[in-house]
Amino acid sequence: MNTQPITFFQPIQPTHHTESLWSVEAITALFQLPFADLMYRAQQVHREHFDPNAVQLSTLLSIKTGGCSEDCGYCPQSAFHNAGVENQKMLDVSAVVEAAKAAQHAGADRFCMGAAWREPSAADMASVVEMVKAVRGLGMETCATLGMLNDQQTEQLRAAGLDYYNHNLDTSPEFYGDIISTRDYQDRLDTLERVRKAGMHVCSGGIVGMGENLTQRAGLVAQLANMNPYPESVPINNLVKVEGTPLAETESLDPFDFVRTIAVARITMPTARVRLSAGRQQMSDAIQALCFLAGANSIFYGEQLLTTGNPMVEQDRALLDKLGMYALADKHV
Ligand code: SAM
Ligand code: DTB
Ligand code: SF4
Repeated sequence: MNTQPITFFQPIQPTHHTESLWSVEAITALFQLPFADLMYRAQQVHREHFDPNAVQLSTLLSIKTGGCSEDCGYCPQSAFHNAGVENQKMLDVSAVVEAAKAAQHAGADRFCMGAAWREPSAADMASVVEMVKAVRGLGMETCATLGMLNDQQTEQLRAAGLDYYNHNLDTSPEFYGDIISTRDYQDRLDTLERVRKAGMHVCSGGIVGMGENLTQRAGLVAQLANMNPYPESVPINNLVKVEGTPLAETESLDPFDFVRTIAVARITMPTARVRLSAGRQQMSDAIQALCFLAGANSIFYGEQLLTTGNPMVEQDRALLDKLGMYALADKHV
């Protein structure tokens, strides 16, 4: 079968750095710009590389839920926390294909399969490979997020035709140890390197609103932007505070600081698709619109993220209509 990434929506080439790297200080200075100046810069960069009215829609499906052996402080699926998530073994390939068809019918162009694993086993990989082939056979872009991978596993996924692998750095190296103790930052970087080496597109971003300070928020963006090439897809999640997780009582981030994070990601990673990710259900339409103005050009689409809620499809369609925006897939039907 053809294992080239599906590129009929928008060709994506990894962007290698030609200029000097971003320092944490320079990124902090971007965050500190007057809001209007930051937004203006972000819009200039955005319009140089993208149609500002187009948005890419990814639909998520949790293919294996809960009981994860990692202790990520934000995550309702960790076996270390009691967030009331019902553990579910891996879904059948047929159930995944049905969900992908429904997502495609609703207008999504990418289907992202997520699993609550530290890393997949050989048996897990055999099923995931079948899922990737089947979803790709529908003509959708495929994405998976399965935890850490070794070289053989990245090759298997690439051979199955996986277009994107999502693996988030989540926060800065300095703050990481406050959030997760069961793996370290270098483990994440190593998996991303393997994904890149195998020839798949890299999807990597993080979570803000976990109690990090401005320097640490800038530190996350610096890590992402200084990858050479930087990720083609950058999800920016606003912490979804789930009762039973250690971060449930964290003070909320000021919404304008969330918008600023999107703008800074746009400026430092001009050709990346910056995804306005978890936390949208808790956001007003006005803040979401500011995120689009700041350079976000992708969202998770569908009523469910992995275990938590996301805006209804009709609500998202109404918002895009109101803003005169369109879904990438709609342009190609
Ligand atoms: N287990 C794999 C891993 O951690 O790489 C894949 C699934 S994991 C749930 C995918 C990502 O979801 C995490 O890296 C994190 O960025 C995001 N995430 C999990 N819980 C979240 C929450 N409560 N709020 C925002 N983002 C969250
Ligand atoms: C990403 O950066 N965010 C998505 C996706 N990649 C896998 C996951 C968000 C999860 C939010 C909490 C939940 O629904 O369990
Ligand atoms: Fe497991 Fe991923 Fe949740 Fe961490 S974020 S506990 S690795 S499912």
